[in-house]
Amino acid sequence: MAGFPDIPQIAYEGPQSDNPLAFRWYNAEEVVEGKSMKEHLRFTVCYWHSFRGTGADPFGGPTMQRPWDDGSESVENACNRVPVAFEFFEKLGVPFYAFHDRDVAPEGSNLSETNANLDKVADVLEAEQKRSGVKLLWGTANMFSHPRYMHGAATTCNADVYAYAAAQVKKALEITHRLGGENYVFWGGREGYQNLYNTDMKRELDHLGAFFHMAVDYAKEIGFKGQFLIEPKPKEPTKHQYDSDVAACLNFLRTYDLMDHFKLNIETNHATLAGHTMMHELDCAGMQGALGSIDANTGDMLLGWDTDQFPTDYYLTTQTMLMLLKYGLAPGGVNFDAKLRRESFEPVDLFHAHIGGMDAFAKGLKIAAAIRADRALDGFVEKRYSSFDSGIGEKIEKGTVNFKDLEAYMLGKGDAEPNVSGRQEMLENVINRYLDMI
Ligand code: XUL
Ligand code: CO
Repeated sequence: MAGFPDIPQIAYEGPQSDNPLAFRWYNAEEVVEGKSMKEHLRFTVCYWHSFRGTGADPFGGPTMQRPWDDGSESVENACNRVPVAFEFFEKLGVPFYAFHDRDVAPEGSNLSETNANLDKVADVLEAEQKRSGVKLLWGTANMFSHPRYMHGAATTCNADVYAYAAAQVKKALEITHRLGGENYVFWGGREGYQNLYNTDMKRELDHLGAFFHMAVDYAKEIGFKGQFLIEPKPKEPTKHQYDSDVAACLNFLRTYDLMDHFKLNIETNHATLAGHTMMHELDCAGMQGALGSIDANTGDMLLGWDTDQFPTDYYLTTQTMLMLLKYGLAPGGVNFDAKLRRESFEPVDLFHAHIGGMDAFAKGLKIAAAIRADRALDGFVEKRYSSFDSGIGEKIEKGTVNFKDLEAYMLGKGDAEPNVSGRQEMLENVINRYLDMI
């Protein structure tokens, strides 16, 4: 069954277009900083929100109309859904998709039946990938929905559940490898705690470290060369998630000697929930060589939970692209881990949402590239720190002075004078000028 019979291939029509089913900014082959937009942005549709999202929220049931889906948890329904998803990816012109094992194939009555279900759907995914050329950015395992994971997966208090989780990741890695996945993601799911009265945090973290080492070892064994990624998130579903933000993740990776094997998949609204900007999280990871990929969405400043909305804010996409151009993105991508509002229940809304997100990122890319071409921020930042380029500053950076030398220097000088204004307001105006220009 065709999923979107009335919807044409989405084309680039330019900023003046008023066609809601056309791109105004995303022009796949347009070259920016020596690379096409398609190569820079590596847009990815996520299977879970777009093809399994029902519109249910904590206050009400499903709303989405999906005529191709019979609503059952059968393998047949799962297989029928795949060509519709690929029709969507192709009409939108995205090069990648991403999935959790349980989004694409239903859980069976035991582990072997569950694995067999996944194999069957993977056959269809593989055939559709070959036919369409759409590739898998990353795979992951859903270790949070099933009741067995109530206490967590790799941080559970139940050793059998830990073993089940290991078996599930083993299988998800095999499927990701088989489908040519370029990355493999771990989002913590229920890896965290609700209450420290019942929790041995050290023991749980040791178990999590060991789990990741087993994943790395198994990837080597089967020849999976994709990048491992951890996705930070501070809360939801647990009160404290162990992978709470970039800094916590990197500290964990260093503690357990995993830095060589992992980078981070950074999600916008997770950054917000952690009390950071996306730009902060990207810079933090990028400066430590750990920026792997992004989950692009946004939250709602008036709601304190993970609303996973599509990104349309040019300031956000400009800031994000400034960081992605600075540090690079491949083998990651811009994955729309975002869902339609439950009131946007028609299939065509999937197009409106993704077109808006892709356009916002394409425009952000162009603005960021223009800012970089003029060194409008870099030039200022360099000057701001120029007292470290020579004299005492240079000696500090070279490590050739100690506390006594610095005291002697300052005793000679008497005091430190202000040297440069921060010019925050001027720089905010500069950003607005580039937004006006593009
Ligand atoms: C949850 C979330 C996940 C991960 C993959 O907030 O972002 O969908 O991206 O498990
Ligand atoms: Co995510």
